[in-house]
Order: sequence, then structure tokens, then C-alpha cells
Amino acid sequence: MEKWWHDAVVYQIYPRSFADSNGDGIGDIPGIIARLDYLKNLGINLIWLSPVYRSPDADNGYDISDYRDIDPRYGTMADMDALIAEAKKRDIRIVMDLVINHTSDEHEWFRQSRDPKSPYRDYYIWRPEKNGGPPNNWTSFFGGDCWKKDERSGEYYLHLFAEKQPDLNYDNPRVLEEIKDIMRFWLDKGIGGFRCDVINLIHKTSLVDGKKRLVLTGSEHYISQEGTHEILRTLRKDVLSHYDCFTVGETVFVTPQMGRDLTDEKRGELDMIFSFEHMETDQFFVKWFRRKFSPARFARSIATWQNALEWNALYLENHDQPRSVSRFGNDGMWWSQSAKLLCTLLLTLRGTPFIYQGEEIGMTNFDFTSMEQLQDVESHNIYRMAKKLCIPASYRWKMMQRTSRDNARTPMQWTAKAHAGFTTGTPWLGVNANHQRINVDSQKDDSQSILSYYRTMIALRASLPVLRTGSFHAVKMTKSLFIYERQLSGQPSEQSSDEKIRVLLNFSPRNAKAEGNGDVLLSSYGNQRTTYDGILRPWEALLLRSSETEPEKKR
Ligand code: ISL
Ligand code: CA
Repeated sequence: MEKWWHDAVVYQIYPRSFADSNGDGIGDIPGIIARLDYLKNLGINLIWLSPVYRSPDADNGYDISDYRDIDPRYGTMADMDALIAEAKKRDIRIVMDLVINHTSDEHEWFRQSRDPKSPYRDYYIWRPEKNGGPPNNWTSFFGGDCWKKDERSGEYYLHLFAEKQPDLNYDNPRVLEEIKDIMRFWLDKGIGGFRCDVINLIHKTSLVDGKKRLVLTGSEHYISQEGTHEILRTLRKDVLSHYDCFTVGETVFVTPQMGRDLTDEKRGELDMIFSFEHMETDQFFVKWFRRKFSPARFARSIATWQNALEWNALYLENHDQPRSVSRFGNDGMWWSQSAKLLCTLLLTLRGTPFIYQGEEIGMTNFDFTSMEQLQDVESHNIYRMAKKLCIPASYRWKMMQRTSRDNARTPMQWTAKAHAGFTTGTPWLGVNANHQRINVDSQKDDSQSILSYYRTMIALRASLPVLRTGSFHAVKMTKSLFIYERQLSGQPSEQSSDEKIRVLLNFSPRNAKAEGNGDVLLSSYGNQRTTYDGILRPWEALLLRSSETEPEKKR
């Protein structure tokens, strides 16, 4: 069944790096409001806002100390209400980040929870020591073990992420009631839904030792457990189904089968998920060990997921990933062409596309030159851990350069001026020096720019149902080509609606032969191309349209 979010294009805002309105160097909500016309003009209709809740900021807001308050860095609740209202005026809805696997250790529940006699004790996962050490052998997403001893009771609490992010205990029904209330609080304000942070980890089936692994020992006890499925169904039934909204789950280590279970409409859990497999095709085992990018491997993974799920959340970037043009494209000589190719890919697959801020102007990885320039808690933890493991300094540095989450977190590049027009003060994280070349200002009126191409692709998708809901069919996946078709099968009565679009992507800096016929609907090389001669140019993306019911093709 058709859902309104099937027609949406989403734009992810990482608030601290988007636009600073008051010169303190940190992006904020009034800064976002001032840029809503820019987003409207781009053509998006939903904003996923990374967390703006009150937070001590140990993980840039993914450690929440009050779910019903806005962090003063970002503004006030009045600012937030204004953002929702101003966005609505422009037919844009806001999706909030729902971070409920853990809270901050400064959340009132956790403060109380440190007292073993408190009714809040059981809101978190506390266990006594075992053999003079942590309760089990599990390890954390951010490196090291995931238990922290609290001096007050001598017991340990579980944290799958940073120490300052204690995991909530979903065996306690009161926790879920609290979460429901928080969700209602935001839905009552008229938001369009939630992006649910690491949602497939929330229920831990048991706390016994895990099978020893290089990373995430213990994960078999909490990834996509039946308890989590049950919680999701309860949230849908008791809360979400009473509102006009949708959910996208960030689901780590999911298999296609888990993905199907999580999004099966009949089960009533999530509306779509962010899966990770395509983002892992350029790594060995963990993201810190990068493997040469292979378009074929990448394409095969995308095709698998296109075919596996009824509906996908589509993305090539977010605040945790390196920049796509530096990773899957070419941020040197073919910067503009390869960014347009990636845009074409993102906007012609079946699902709801998510654009991450700066992706639409081809922002690249961070040009930092020392560890002091990085802020991310994960980068510093991993760097320290790699040092302990005697990984040589030059390799450690390479790991950070390619993979640090700060690659995607540098301030949005609005202008060629000081600090890229992001702030009048000192930005919280360095601005990439290439802002003089790569910025919104220089692209907004240039019809050949990456930004203009995004606008065109978003509008094209909006005008062609086949690009949104047509079926997906992979045609070719080689070391430089990814070719697929989207097809709409119309009702027998509407004969002309049988429509097929072939998407041809050349992931290489050379001309490439590729089969296809039909009219050129769009080329990333612009209008210069109206007919297709069977040769794709370097990094070219091409859309060919053919109508099955058309008689013979013109010769
Ligand atoms: O970047 C990662 C670590 O290697 C990812 O595995 C990431 O930690 C994972 O996708 C979960 O991410 C989400 O939850 C984290 C937060 O730090 C991320 O920013 C968020 O997107 C904890 O809340
Ligand atoms: Ca600010």
C-alpha cells in the first residue's frame, strides 16, 4: 500500500555542524530555521534531525540527559516549536532521533539508579563483579569492555557504547512506559516520525559470556532478539499507530531476513531500516581496516537489499560515515562527475532516499593533520586501543583519515568566506580548507553544479512514479558498471503507464561500453547528450526511458 513517506526525500541535519546563528561556533536551531528556504528549494520534504535534546555531549547528543528538553547549545523549546511550525509552512516535516538503547549517565534516572535501593535501580543493567572483574566478557562498540564499575555499590553497569551511555533495561516494563510517554510528547507536537538509534540492540536476551570475537564479543545476545521485535510491536500498537508518522530503524548487523522481519507490514514493527551491508563492502571485518572500493561488490550488495525488502531506506552518507565522494567516487579530478553519479544512484533506487547535509554539494573527507583536530569520542578510543595493540603510527593515522566519523561532521560549507559562512565565531570542529572551492554559494546559481543536479534529480523522482515505486531489476554489475532497471506495471486499463527506466552508472574514469536503448531522459553530463551511442563517458550517469507499450522504436 502506498504510504506518504514512500514519496519523500529526506535531508539529515547534524545540528551542531549545520548553521550557527549566534557565533558560539556550534550550529543551532535558529540556524536551521534560517536555512529552511534553502532546503525547500532543494526539494526535500522531510528533515531527520540528529539529537537536539539536553545532553552532556559525550557523544554529540547521542547521550541524552533529558528527552523533553532542548540543549541550550541548540536553543530552546520555543525554537524547536518554531522549527516544526516553520518547516510545516513549507510542507516539510521533522523526524526526531529516538535514542533509547541508552541514556546519558547524567540523566535523572541514572543518577537515581546509582542507589541500589532506588526504584530506578532496575532502569539500567546492573550486575555484581565476577571473579574480581566485569560480569561478562562483552566488548563495546567504541572499543574496550562494556562494563563500568560504580564505586557507590561496587556493582557494574552495562554500556554498549561510551561509559557515559548506560544501557536501559527493557526487562523492566516501566522503562517502556517512560519511552512511550516521550514518544507521545514529541508526536503531539506534530513531528513526522522517528529515526530509531541502534534500535535492534535494545533487548538483551541474556548476559552470559559471548563467543570471543575480534569486535563486539557478546553481540549474539542482543542483535535483533525476539524481545526487541516484541517491543517494536508494542510501540507501534500503543503509540505510533495513533499518529500519522513513520519510523526508520538504524539496525546494525542485520541480515536480509532480519530486515524483512523488522519491516514486514503484517508484523507491525518498523516502516523501513538503515541496513549497513553496502557500507561495509569496502572494509575487511571492521570499518577501521579499509579494503579497496569495488563497484561490483557494492552494486551486488545494493541489489541484494533492493530485492530482499519491500521498501528500503536509501543512504550513502550519514554522520557516522566518511564522505561518499571520497569513498565511492573520486574527490580529485572527477569530483563533480562522480558526486553526480552517486546522486543518481541514491535517487533512482526503490525506497526513501536520505541525503546527508553537504552531500548535495559534494563535500569531501576532512583534511585534518593531527589527532588534536579530531573531537569524536570513538576516534580517540580506537586510536588509543590501536596504539595498545602496537599498530604502527602511520597505519593508525591512515585509519583515522579514512574512517573517522569526523570526516562527515565538519561544518557545512555555505560560502567561500571565513569558516565557510558556518559561524562568525570559532567553529567547534575545523572547517575543510576546500570550502573556498566547494560551497553552496558557488553552486546555487550554476546550472552545471552538483547542487543543481540534486535539485533536478529530486524533481525528476517526484515527477516519475516509476522512480519511486517501480520494481528494481539489476542488469549488470562489473568492476566499473552498475546498470539496473526500474519498471512500473500499470493497470491493464492505463495502457501508457507501463514504463521502464534503465539507469547506467560508469564507476570509472574511462569511457565504457554499455548496452541500452530508449530516449535519454537525463545525463549527468547535461543537455549535450540527447541520444545514446552505447558509450558512457567517465563517471557518467545516464537514464534511458523506454515504454513497453510503444510500438517499434524509431530507427
Ligand atoms: O560508527 C559506528 C561505530 O563503528 C557505528 O557502528 C555506530 O556506532 C552505530 O551505527 C550506531 O550509531 C548510532 O548510535 C551511536 C552514536 O554514536 C551514533 O552517532 C549513532 O548514529 C550511539 O548512540
Ligand atoms: Ca550557536
